[in-house]
Amino acid sequence: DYLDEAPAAAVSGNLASERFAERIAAAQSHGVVDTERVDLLAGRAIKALNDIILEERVSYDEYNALKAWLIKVGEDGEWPLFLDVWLEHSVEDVATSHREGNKGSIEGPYYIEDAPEMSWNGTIPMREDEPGTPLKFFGQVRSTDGTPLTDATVELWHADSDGFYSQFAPGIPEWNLRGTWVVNNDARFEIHTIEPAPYQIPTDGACGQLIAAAGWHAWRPAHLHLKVKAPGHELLTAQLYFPGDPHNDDDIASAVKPELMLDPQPTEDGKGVTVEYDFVLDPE
Ligand code: MBD
Ligand code: FE
Repeated sequence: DYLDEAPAAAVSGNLASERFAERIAAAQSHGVVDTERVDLLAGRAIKALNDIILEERVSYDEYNALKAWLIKVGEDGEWPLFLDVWLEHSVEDVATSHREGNKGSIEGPYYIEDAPEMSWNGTIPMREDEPGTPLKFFGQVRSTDGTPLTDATVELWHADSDGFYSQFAPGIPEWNLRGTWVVNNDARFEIHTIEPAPYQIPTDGACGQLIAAAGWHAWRPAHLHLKVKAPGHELLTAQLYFPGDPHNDDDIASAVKPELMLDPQPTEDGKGVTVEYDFVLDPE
């Protein structure tokens, strides 16, 4: 079974594919086919690829390399990774460009619903010896008119210091570095966690093969993933980043925005960092 034997890419890839299929089945939003839209979008995508083949005079060797690679993407379960790294940022732009509140960012392939709930100032589930710099992350959730949203929740998930996400790599406790904070009656939250490390997407699968073959790099800057929810408001899916990360300017997933940059300050004892960041949600 791929949990024990496969390279890391196929483990995380196949788990991400399974989790995605489960969520889509639960949402039941894919039963309706809009024939005109499929005709337009599939037609344009196929034409764009044909144009490239003709303009760049693609050879049979190149065509067969593509065919083999596409098959491997499926075998490694890396369609979620491929799509979320190279396309989701544009979908996110389209979906949220009308917003007056916080800028969002892509969800990526490693979200799990229903992370454990904790009080407004709780500590994220983590191992006793979890490596990493302690991080206190606090703020308030408001509506665009400034009203504090006292029914809001803040979900946070992030990689450990080796760049692994719980439930997508073996040997990590189920909810490690995943949690849901219920804000207090001033709509404030105070999250205690550790700073995530810069993150490399799996290099030993199909996506890694493409990256190496093209001479690209596999890095994302260190990031926190968030979902902020409040009744009557649009769901905010976001990521937050740390200044000075060498990959803030060349994120492989093109998911960094200036509004998503944190301003962390060292704690008095010099052992941790603390950062304030408020969320503003758009009414539905
Ligand atoms: C990640 O951790 C991630 O956030 C994205 C967008 C893609 C791959 C891995
Ligand atoms: Fe991530």
